[in-house]
Amino acid sequence: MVLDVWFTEKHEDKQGISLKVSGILYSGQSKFQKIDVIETEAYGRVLLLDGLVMTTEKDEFFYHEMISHIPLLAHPNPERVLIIGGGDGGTIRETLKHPSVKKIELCEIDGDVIDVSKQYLPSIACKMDDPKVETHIKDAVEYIKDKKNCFDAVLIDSTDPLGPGVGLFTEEFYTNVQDSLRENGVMAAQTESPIACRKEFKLINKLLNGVFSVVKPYFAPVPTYPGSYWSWTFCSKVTQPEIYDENTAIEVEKSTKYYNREIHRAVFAVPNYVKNLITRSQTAK
Ligand code: AG3
Repeated sequence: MVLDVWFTEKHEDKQGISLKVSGILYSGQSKFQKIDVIETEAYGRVLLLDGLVMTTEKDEFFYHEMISHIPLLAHPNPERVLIIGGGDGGTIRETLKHPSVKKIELCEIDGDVIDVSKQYLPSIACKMDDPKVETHIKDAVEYIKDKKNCFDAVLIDSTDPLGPGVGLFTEEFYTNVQDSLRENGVMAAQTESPIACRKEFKLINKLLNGVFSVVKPYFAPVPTYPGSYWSWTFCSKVTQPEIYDENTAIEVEKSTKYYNREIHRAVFAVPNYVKNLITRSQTAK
């Protein structure tokens, strides 16, 4: 008998992404969510939280390079970085490519995600024990409250606005993130798919516009996420993201698979149908 086992992440019970499974490496229930690591032929090892694809060995680079390099290169000298969520370690690995960074705080609610990632996803979690990294197993909603004027960059590497991630998509939380930034501080958040998660994308954009003065969504493919087309949003009080530090960008792009200076210049181009979503969500304010 030949086993033909497939994993499907369904999006609103209307469509899905399917991967042929060659093995199940880990399956457990943490205090917060179900955690699985499956082996697939197409994308290598895949981390699932509550049955949703968080990252895969083969396409993680799109996501982790976008959430890190765009905001960090827009800042003239990022030294202190807070990563919210990000328990798989991919954002830490990319952030450490910036020589100015002195300290990274990781605030992840679920310590099991970190342990599982270290054990099963070594190419992604490889830098989690770097001496520049300080890990806090805490809810970022609480953690951020008394952090005022202390970070150069905050990177919100969260799950979808569901379950343990829901508090990371509120006006109150974004206001606290803004207050935690230094004057020319920058923030980037994963902001869902503008095709498969239109409602969420619109709502997040509206919330961010209510808090930050600079709000710029940017886009890249992530083949294993809903819609296979994803967004992040850059926010700040004053700093503009299109202007990047040329010398650091040259260094960084030596080791990236997606990011380069041409991508940086192109990434803020907003497709017409997305402009429409954003304009409507802003006027709905
Ligand atoms: N953050 C998860 C993005 C959301 C994916 N959503 C989905 N598959 N429904 C990624 C964490 C990687 N560090």
